[in-house]
Amino acid sequence: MKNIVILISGRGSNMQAIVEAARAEKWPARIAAIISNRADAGGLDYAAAAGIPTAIVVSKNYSSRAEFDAALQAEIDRFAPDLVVLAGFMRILTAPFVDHYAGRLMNIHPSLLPSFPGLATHQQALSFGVKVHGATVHFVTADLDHGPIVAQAAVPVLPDDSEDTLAGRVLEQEHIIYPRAVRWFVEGRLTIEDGRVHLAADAR
Ligand code: NHR
Ligand code: GAR
Repeated sequence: MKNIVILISGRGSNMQAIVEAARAEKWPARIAAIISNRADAGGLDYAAAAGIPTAIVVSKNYSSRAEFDAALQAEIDRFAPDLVVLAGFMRILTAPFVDHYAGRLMNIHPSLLPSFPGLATHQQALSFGVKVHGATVHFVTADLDHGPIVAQAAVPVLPDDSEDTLAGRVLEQEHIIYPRAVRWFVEGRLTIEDGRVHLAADAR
């Protein structure tokens, strides 16, 4: 059994997609905890109702990123994670934190990286006029949104799109690729070499 800890800041729909896939597909994994940096994250209610332990480490109560990250790391490590999953987690993490979880920290970013790192990705896509947009699952490194890429999904950008319609189309794909990528990790099929991710063939 692999232990997975999921970090959220808000709604938690990607967290929910992973929890549901783990249960429906009977992964050899346990969602050990859902941890939020905000007390009002909607996803905490879902987690509690699903019987998953929750914890809150309120980022705004810490005076530095280093202190917050140390507190967050201590809380995460209580659950002995094999994998830590960022799912709509909105705080940039310091290098010591990222290094502690090297090779076992994943994120989903709502753009086709390396395009549009950072925030407001759908707005950036619309203002650049790109015709294809999407989402990227990647291992997290200290270099924001630049870690080794595990999976991507593309969607069309349509002439009448607003940020909301585009975000919704991307989110639908996120809910497909993120559980799949986490499953690959649980199955032990992912290796990183020269900054690139290799997916081993399905053993079955
Ligand atoms: N940390 C590191 N070191 N590397 C990455 O690749 C990270 C990371 C932390 C979070 C998710 C990321 C995304 O997918 C992520 C990847 C937050 C911000 C941000 O600017 C940027 C990227 C991501 C998450 N956060 C502001 C900050 O000052 C706060 C914004 C807010 O609270 O709304 O931390 O996009
Ligand atoms: C998702 O679209 C995710 O890719 C994005 O926020 C949304 C969270 O939704 N993440 C980031 O922008 C990270 N900076 P969710 O809480 O419903 O999963």
